[in-house]
Amino acid sequence: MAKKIYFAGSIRGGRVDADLYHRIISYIQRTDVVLTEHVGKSNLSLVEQGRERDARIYDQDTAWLRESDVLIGECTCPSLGVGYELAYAEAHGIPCHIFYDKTKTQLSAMLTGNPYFHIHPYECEQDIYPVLDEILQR
Ligand code: 6K6
Repeated sequence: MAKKIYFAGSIRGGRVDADLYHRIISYIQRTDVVLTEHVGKSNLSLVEQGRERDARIYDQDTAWLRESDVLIGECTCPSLGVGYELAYAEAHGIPCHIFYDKTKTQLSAMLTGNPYFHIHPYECEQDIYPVLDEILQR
């Protein structure tokens, strides 16, 4: 049965890796459902549109988190929102897999130091996909 995947990636934290998010999401979608496809869209509006709109985003995203089977985060570009989502997923017992390019960044010790998280440092994008296959049990 197709898994429901919560893909987490930086939005207001910076969109430098948006194309990479898009490719990872497309790869997951070959067999599984990505609840957060918008994270990989290139034409996202980053402009704050008030707390009411943000409250709707928060409500929708936390509902998707609760119903997801797995969280997959790409954390090379630091993001407060992704950090929050990881802690929220941990609190709800959702398995979390964190990818980051170790040639570009060091992950926060609050993630690498927490044995709950499955951490996957990589050196090039092609290293990501076999690990995704294992996570998705293909
Ligand atoms: C509309 C269309 C696409 O995006 C929007 C508006 N913004 C957001 N919509 C949905 N989820 C969001 C939005 N902004 C942040 N998030 C969630 O937080 C995503 O699930 C990301 O994984 C994470 C990014 O956090 P920041 O702090 O980098 O914005």
